Amino acid sequence: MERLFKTHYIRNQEELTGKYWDFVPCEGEKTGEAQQFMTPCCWETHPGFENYRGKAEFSTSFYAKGNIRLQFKGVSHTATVFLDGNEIAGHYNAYTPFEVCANELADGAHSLKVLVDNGFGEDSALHVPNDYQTYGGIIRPVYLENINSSYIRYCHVTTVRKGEGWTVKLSVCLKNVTGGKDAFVLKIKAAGSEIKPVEVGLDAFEERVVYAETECTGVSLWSEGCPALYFAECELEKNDVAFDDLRERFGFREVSIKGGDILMNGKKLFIKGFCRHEDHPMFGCALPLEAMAGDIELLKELGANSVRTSHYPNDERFLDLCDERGILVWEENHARGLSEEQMKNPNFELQAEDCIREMITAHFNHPSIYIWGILNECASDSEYGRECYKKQYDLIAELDPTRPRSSASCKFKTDICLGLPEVVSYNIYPQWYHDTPVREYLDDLHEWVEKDTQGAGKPFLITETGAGAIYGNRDVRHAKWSEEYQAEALEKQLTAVLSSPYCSGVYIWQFCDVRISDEWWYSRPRTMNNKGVVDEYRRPKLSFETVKRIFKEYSRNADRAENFS
Ligand code: ADA
Repeated sequence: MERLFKTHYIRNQEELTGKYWDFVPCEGEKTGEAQQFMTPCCWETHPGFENYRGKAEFSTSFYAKGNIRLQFKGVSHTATVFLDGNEIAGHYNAYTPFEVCANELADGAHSLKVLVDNGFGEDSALHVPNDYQTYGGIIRPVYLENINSSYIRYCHVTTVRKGEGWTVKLSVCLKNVTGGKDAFVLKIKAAGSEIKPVEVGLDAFEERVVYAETECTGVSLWSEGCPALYFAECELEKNDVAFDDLRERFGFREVSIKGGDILMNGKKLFIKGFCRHEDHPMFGCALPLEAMAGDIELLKELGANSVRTSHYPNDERFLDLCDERGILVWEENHARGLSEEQMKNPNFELQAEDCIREMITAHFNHPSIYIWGILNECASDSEYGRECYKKQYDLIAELDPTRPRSSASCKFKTDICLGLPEVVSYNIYPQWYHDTPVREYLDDLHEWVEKDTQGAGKPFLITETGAGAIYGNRDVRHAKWSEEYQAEALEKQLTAVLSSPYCSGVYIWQFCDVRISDEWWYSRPRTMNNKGVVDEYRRPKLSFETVKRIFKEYSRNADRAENFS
């Protein structure tokens, strides 16, 4: 299923998923037994493979001729790609896309095989047994594209306010896939305004970014309530004939920090959000568009204005939905709760950096993304950890200086990284993991940040708070794990955070119950993380109405919040 808008009118693009592929497990009792799996999919949703961990092959065939580009939007978690029997690409990390080009294919049928591995071990520094499931499979769409000698890899759009109007800055990445020189004209149009065509010459296999800009006036802004969207269109031409194109969607908006506030187009943001895992019992992490849209409707119904893509980059179609429905997104790289030792895995640095690079390259234009997050609850209390945080923050600043950065910390009064990002964020669980009154705990933490850390004076966000409840477990004692207890804990947590004068908002942990790694069974009934306000089938718990009421109450407060310009 495609993006929510057309990305090409000239380049021929065909989805290779959305149909049955051959699936052959490489391990265990069923080794070598071929099956047919509808793709995209997680193999755990197929009878007999509920707990399968290891390697398996997915294969299909397609017709093509000449130069092609294959785009994999997500393979969980390691992919080795073979075209007509030859290995052509390898990729690690389930949640970021990768691409590979192949040249001069003979006219006819070609075979595509992807060896997929979701095993744990030293080769995998980010996917480790964790409080969510690492599924196996081709979890997001695969596309085949016919390309010419050169093609447009990406086009990044930045909007900068200039007086009454805007400057639109574009970075267009072009790539020559052939062994000879190539020359053509690049034509760009942004929000209807045409930019003077640029003559480009590329050496053999050269990749180059071309910069351009234009001025726009009279445009509508992208905002939470009113998400206006525009297009940037790029075309490559030779002798007045267009041979490649790329269409991207963007919004006019600027994110900035003023003192302790995060602003969008000068208006203070007040976050009422949810952390959300991509997870569903019927689909694993390979949710179809309709299920994603269903989640968005529930979030809207709850009165939420933001989603945190905990703990990895999300499917671009989910981000498209957020762009269209005006939902603010905290998008983060892939990492959850890695200890210093885990961060010392020799693969950690490169895998985490690749993830950041691929996330920002692919998702740069989504106006809904207002902040980049890194390293949820990792070793931000150690010197070694700090070096890793610093490198990752520096990389983000290099790739995208337009958005603030942050990290969800659990290092209560011991975090030494708060001076690095623009926004200070904490995950707190008073009334769940301990019984401290929420406001007392929060004030104490915030006072420490202000008095003893370089995070002083920065916006302060609560990136997680919540409590567990098993769906249907009603209890006169209101004991932990009952729906009553969860509703009451959330009432206390949300009220304390949203009424505090210094918090920029809150993300509830979490939207829906999710499957976790079997290794985590001892701390989680049902081997699920049960802190959703809806269960895994999206059935509302008692807390649903509580959250809805409180979010509504605090919308009124936000409307009264001061506006800056
Ligand atoms: C952490 C973590 C989440 C989840 C949560 C919980 O703060 O970031 O992934 O594990 O706690 O349920 O305890």
